[in-house]
Amino acid sequence: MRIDVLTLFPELFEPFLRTSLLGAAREAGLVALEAHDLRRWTHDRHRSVDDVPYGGGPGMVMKPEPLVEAIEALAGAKGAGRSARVILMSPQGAPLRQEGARALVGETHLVLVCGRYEGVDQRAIDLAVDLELSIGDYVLAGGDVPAMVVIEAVARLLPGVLGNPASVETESFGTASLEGPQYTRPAVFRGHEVPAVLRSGNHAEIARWRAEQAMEWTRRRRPDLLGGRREER
Ligand code: J9Q
Repeated sequence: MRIDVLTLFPELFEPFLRTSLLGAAREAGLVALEAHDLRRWTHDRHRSVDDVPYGGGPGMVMKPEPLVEAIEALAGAKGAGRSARVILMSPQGAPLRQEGARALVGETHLVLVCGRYEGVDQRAIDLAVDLELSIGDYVLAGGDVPAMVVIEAVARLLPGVLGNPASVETESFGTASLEGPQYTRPAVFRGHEVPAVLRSGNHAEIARWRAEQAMEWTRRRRPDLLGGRREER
């Protein structure tokens, strides 16, 4: 799989793409990841990527020309022949969920577009973007951190990226429920003991206890995952 990122801050991605899981996946040749500076596709002296909004109002809007040129250079023109999926990170996008990450891992080429400012000229979206994704309902300065979230969620599902395939989706949300509490040594820490059942060696009992804890934590903390509504915060 190849993932290209289009951003005003490629330097933000460099340590992220070099470190840990993603660094190893790249070195193993399991994924090609590259961040591209959107200003490379500007033509004016000031390398402008934004302009004032038509109709007035606060903030700036991303100009269509550099954006569409850059996307076409990385992905080709939108339409029948294009095999890349072009994804704009946007608060207006569809919420990213585990099933969405699972769908994306079936693609061969993703281009992740990171907007900044108040938004992106709608014509650029219509002409060059396939899909808009949001990572949640909060205000951010731009789509860079959301793009990193998508990269991590997708890349760890690629065959061979995780050492231990059993953990790929036994983690929370692989099963649409949260995991319960986890413990490691020491058995007693500042007077607090690890639950005896986990030290009992009875694997059937341990599995039953964990399933019970997972259900109870999900019910209390995220009833929405069980089809109910989120508890008041
Ligand atoms: C680009 N807030 O927020 C949540 N998911 C994506 C975003 C976002 C934002 C601002 C700009 C993306």
